[in-house]
Amino acid sequence: MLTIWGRMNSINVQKAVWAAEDLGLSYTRHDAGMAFGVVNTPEYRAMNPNGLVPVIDDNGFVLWESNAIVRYLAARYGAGSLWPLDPVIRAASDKWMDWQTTTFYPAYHAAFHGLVRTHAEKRDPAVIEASRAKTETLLAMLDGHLSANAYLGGDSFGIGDLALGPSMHRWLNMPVAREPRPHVEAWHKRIIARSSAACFRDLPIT
Ligand SMILES: N[C@@H](CCC(=O)N[C@@H](CS)C(=O)NCC(=O)O)C(=O)O
Repeated sequence: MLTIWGRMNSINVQKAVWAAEDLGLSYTRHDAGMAFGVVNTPEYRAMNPNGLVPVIDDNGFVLWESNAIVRYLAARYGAGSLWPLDPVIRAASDKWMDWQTTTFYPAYHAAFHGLVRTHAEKRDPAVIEASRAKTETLLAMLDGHLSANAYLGGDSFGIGDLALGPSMHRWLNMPVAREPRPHVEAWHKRIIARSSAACFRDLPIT
């Protein structure tokens, strides 16, 4: 039995839930984090001492860190498909997971936080603009990559798409000035059309 803790407006929770959906797993999800609380209870801290979402419990195996969760679920339940057995094919997609966490998220987060989670009178336009401009630089590079690849890792949907997809869905649906990125937009449409993406694609960006 797979249990997932985390609120669905978190991109990191969306990764874990999307992975479970894409793999066809049955699972139970409990809201946790921000307004839902839960993350400061002793029971939750025993599972994740960081007090962050998501966390999973898969038949007694407790795991935190969204990318580790996606890798674990893919390796355990998607060997040969979502988890390609060829290390080269797998790494081609896997590297985008780290890029999402270490590069893309730090770039766009201030714009998201300022424009979506901060009252207008408290926003810092300079911080938002710096974040927007940095994100556009990254998107130009990504657009080039996707001009020659249907998916991040090449020809097939993979763990990289699963990890970056929720962030890109957020970016493309939040109220920010965006430059046209035809290949990124086509890729986003492609991945969001998967039936498994129904778990987050129509949720408000909050
Ligand atoms: N590196 C961690 C980051 C986890 C994280 O920062 N989660 C945020 C939501 S995206 C969180 O728990 N925020 C506090 C809260 O929701 O109460 C991961 O990828 O799982």
